[in-house]
Amino acid sequence: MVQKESCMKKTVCGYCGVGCGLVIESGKLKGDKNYPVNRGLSCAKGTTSLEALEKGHRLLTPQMRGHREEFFSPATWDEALERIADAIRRSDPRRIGFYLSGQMLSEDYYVANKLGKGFIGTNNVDTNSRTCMSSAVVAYKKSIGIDYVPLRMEEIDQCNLLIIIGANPAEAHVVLSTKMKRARKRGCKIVVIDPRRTESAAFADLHLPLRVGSDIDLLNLVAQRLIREERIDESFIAEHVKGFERYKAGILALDSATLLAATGLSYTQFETFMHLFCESENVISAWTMGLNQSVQGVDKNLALINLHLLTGKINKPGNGPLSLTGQPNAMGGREVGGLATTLAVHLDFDDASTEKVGTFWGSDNISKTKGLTAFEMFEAAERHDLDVLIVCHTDPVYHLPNRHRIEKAIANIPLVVEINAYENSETAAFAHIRLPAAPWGEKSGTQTNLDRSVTLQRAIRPPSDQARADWEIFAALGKKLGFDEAFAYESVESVFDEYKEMTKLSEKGHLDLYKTRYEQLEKAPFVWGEGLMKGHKFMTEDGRAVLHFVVNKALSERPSDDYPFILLTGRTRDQWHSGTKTAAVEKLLRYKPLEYVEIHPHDAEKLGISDGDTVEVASRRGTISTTARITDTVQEKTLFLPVSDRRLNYLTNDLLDPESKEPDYNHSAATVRPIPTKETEAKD
Ligand SMILES: Nc1nc2c(c(=O)[nH]1)N[C@H]1C(S)=C(S)[C@@H](COP(=O)(O)OP(=O)(O)OC[C@H]3O[C@@H](n4cnc5c(=O)[nH]c(N)nc54)[C@H](O)[C@@H]3O)O[C@H]1N2
Ligand SMILES: Nc1nc2c(c(=O)[nH]1)N[C@H]1C(S)=C(S)[C@@H](COP(=O)(O)OP(=O)(O)OC[C@H]3O[C@@H](n4cnc5c(=O)[nH]c(N)nc54)[C@H](O)[C@@H]3O)O[C@H]1N2
Ligand code: SF4
Ligand SMILES: [Mo]
Repeated sequence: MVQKESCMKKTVCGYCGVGCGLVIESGKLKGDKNYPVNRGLSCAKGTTSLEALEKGHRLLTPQMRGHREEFFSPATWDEALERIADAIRRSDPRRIGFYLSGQMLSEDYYVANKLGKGFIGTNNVDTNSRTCMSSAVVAYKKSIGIDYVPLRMEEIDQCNLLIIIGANPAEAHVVLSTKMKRARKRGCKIVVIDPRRTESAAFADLHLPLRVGSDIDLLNLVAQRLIREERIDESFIAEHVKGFERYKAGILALDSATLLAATGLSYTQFETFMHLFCESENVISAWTMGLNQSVQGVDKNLALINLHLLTGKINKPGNGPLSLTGQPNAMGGREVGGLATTLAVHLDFDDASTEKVGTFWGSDNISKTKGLTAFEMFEAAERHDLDVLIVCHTDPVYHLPNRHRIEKAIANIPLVVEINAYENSETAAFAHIRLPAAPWGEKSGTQTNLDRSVTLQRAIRPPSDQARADWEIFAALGKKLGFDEAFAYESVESVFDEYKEMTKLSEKGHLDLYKTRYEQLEKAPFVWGEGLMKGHKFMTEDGRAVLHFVVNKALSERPSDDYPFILLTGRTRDQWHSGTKTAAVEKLLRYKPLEYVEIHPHDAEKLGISDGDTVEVASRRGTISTTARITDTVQEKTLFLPVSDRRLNYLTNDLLDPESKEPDYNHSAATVRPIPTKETEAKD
């Protein structure tokens, strides 16, 4: 029997990657003054988490139906788990998929990954982090040898220049953006590189409104100047970096005027940036979806990391490439092994690793073949090659690109299981079985926030009705499948203890989570791998980082006469993705509406669109109607849709980065047109 959790007055926020400590005072949540990450700071999402728990439409009992056309009926846990186990037993491991989430806690992830890869024998265990951080993961591995953020958030206090590129922390990492503003007051210069004039651009010293998708051109132009003007760190390169000669030859062969023209920036804008870069002793660059979500996402990351390697601005305080992980536990998920391209604890599928992991788990059923990644699982479903899909803590029908295609594919899967704490996801319509999860506030466990800080969420109240923690659900399924011993956990902490023990297997000894325990995490986060690259020892085989020469291949969907706009998508401050939690909280609906499209005034004028008009936004794949917001924060011929509009992926294209398999969400060709009202029709 699983031990009941004790409930706490202190916990950690479950929304974004910052990982703020929260306390309950007089029934209200507040930022925890004693917690080192946020020292009392918080944002509206975090402090309304209890309200979301109360007001969100909770899924409270297991539910089943025979076919998608039927209504769901309540089922017992036993009936539901038996039906899933039966389908798994009758299928082939290669035809079974798990789709997990960077919002699951590490304990949840660990048990799910162990069941999928360790016991069922399928490596088709992937996560929505594929749509989010996978480009950064691949780039870090290629350049510094390991999926490792080589600096801490607090180092922004030590840097002289903070480059925010393809990220909007003012809305997506709110507390971190407050820290950035404080750093600026102390003298740090901030440059925001974003085609939109975002709320982060509003507090920057310089905003570079580059043309969508031209980041590599801009970064290569910076590199070229650094090399030409001998502003690179030659001794650092000689000792710690390889690939320089090839890289240099490539960069110097590029035509600077062409690069600048591609960015759409003026000479003065570029020179101002260049001047700031050259004048700054310590430089941190922070990025997120504007670079990652791209058909060349890995290359964009590399182009940025290259600048740190060229100048030696890495592995010393106040310097380095700081990937701003979005979801609270996207990092933890990768550590556990939640990507289909890794096995567990940063180990791959080579003979030695599968052997080690197999021995640890007591299983001889681990496959050595990489699994299907997120989108590939749906491609398999298109070919009728998937029998069972278990979706946990994420909503693929909402979030994967080219939604009409995803809907068709998922409809081919004979058994779709959705594990969700809330009942109003978009995937629910395609599920046969729905299992109720205990969400944030009703369960405990750890997450690794964006700078390797392992934090502990604590239950504030017991699980509602029949809801169970995600790890308990996967463990119960494991037992149903006959793996009683492997899944006989007594408590969430016993899962953590096993996982901790497993981190000792991590090849490079870097994943040292075994050094911490819950009791310690209650007071402060534990930071794994601290000092790992001290003395500039990178985690590649020979200890040297690698420069990769990349060029902008302009592979994104091209605008055309019919679809002359480029559609950008992104976050708004008070909403969390599909909004199963945040859209239920009154206060969070005030800041920005859930559905709108931003259009530049010149385009709006040409098209006869006024602010507040209902318009149609269309792409080659779909059409939605929404409300026009006329603003010059977007460039001409670009549109912006917030991710809180659940229908947005009917429009997006499904090009993927070939290495990271991350979608090119930000660059779909689209159009916008006024919807004729009855009156205008009558006049015509
Ligand atoms: N409030 C809130 N916060 C969140 C989330 C949420 O749903 N709501 N989600 C979390 C998650 S999972 C994530 S991944 C993070 C995402 O965090 P961010 O990436 O900071 O959030 P986005 O709004 O997607 O911002 C991406 C920015 O990239 C810009 N961009 C688009 N194309 C390009 C380009 O070609 N070049 C450059 N340089 N910029 C470009 C866009 O204009 C946009 O401002 O946010 C996390 N935080
Ligand atoms: N066009 C476009 N599409 C995008 C993006 C974009 O920028 N543009 N961003 C991409 C990125 S970066 C991300 S991270 C994804 C996010 O996409 P999703 O992961 O699909 O978004 P969420 O709405 O956060 O989904 C989380 C789900 O988990 C459920 N849930 C909440 N708590 C629990 C719990 O404790 N247990 C369980 N089992 N379920 C729970 C919620 O009700 C919700 O249905 O979207 C991707 N898609
Ligand atoms: S900044 Fe992120 S972690 Fe902190 S309270 Fe807001 S959503 Fe939560
Ligand atoms: Mo994300």
